[in-house]
Amino acid sequence: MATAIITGSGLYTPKDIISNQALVNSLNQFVEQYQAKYHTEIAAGTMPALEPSDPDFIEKASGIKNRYVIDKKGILDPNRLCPQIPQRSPDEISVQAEMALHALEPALAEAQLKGSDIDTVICAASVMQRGYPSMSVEIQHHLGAKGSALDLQMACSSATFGLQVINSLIQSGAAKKIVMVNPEICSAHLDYSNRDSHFIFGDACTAMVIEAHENQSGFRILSTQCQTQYSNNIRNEFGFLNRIEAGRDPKHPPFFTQQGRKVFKEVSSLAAEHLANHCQQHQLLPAQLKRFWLHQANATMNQLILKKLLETEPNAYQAPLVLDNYANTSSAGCVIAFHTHKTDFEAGEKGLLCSFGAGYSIGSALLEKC
Ligand code: CO8
Repeated sequence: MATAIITGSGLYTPKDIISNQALVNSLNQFVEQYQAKYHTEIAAGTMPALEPSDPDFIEKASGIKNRYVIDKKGILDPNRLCPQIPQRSPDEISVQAEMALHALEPALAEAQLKGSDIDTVICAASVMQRGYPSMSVEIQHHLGAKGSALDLQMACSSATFGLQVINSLIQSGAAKKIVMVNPEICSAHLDYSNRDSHFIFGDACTAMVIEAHENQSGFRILSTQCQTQYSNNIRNEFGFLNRIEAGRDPKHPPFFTQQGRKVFKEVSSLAAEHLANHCQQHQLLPAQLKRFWLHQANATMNQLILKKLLETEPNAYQAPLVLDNYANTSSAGCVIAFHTHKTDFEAGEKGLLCSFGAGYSIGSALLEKC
């Protein structure tokens, strides 16, 4: 049976960055204008009152300080509170495919491969830009890759669930050189007038090259584990049926919503249990692993999960945080942590890549440096 080895990784970071303070300034300005305009309706209870946000709350509650986005100007404009991108014609490359190609460049360079060497392209992300043609097929085309392509969606766990598919494709001999990309444009689905969620997400794209090759250096995938458990606590109603749903205002597309407290509590326990089981499957103690590249949603959540697992306070070396700068980039988060914290591994050292989020979905991949 062939072994899957991650031989390259890459990251594309949009150039626009927004600090908590800048984000809060624009929301608070919007709230002030809104309260002044609708004070009669708010007093009569026919329109909701909006609350101002606070940069100290954001950092304390989540650990987030900044986020990268595809368009800062639109988000920070209090009269818009939404990113804006120019419309592109079908002859131009789409935004998600463009992000993917940027992220693939360093990943392919590290693997010392060209696009034409690739036989399978997987685009794994929370949301795809359109129904069809599939994003992965467009990326395959621009890459000059052969074989086939596949889109895969499992919210925050799209990358780890993607790795499980890739591991099986390589082990079965169905593919030999695969690329996976995770172009996440989370800012498009956020209600920037809602203080409960306006700070949570950022945009980024990650990429990985995975090869069937015994003697290649990189990170060997020892095993993958995925689990799902239905929950409405993280939800996004956006979809192709919106325009035909009676009572839905087409001018107001649905946004991301969540019961943050419930998610925190329920997912922390599920993720700790999942990671413990994955270690146990290999007769490994969690402390024997060099690193946990965890999903990047909440700093305290990650600390809690690892404290349960390691039975001691984890340090930044064991579980690196990237959410302070990137915020939650959905499926790209744990791959950013991996990409930016992998060079100090010696042959034989092991680490666990793990995501957890909407679905609920939890996925992990046990990796060994080779
Ligand atoms: N400023 C000031 N006060 C605030 C703010 C703010 N911005 N926001 C909330 N408050 C207030 C609340 O109103 C509340 O006030 P009160 O006590 O008077 O009711 C108080 O602060 C406490 O609010 P919360 O209970 O909501 O605060 P928490 O301590 O729970 O922190 C978090 C909120 C940070 C959201 C936290 O609950 C959290 O991180 N939970 C985990 C969330 C998580 O992991 N979610 C994963 C979702 S992502 C995912 O699965 C991918 C989906 C795909 C994404 C696609 C693109 C969108």
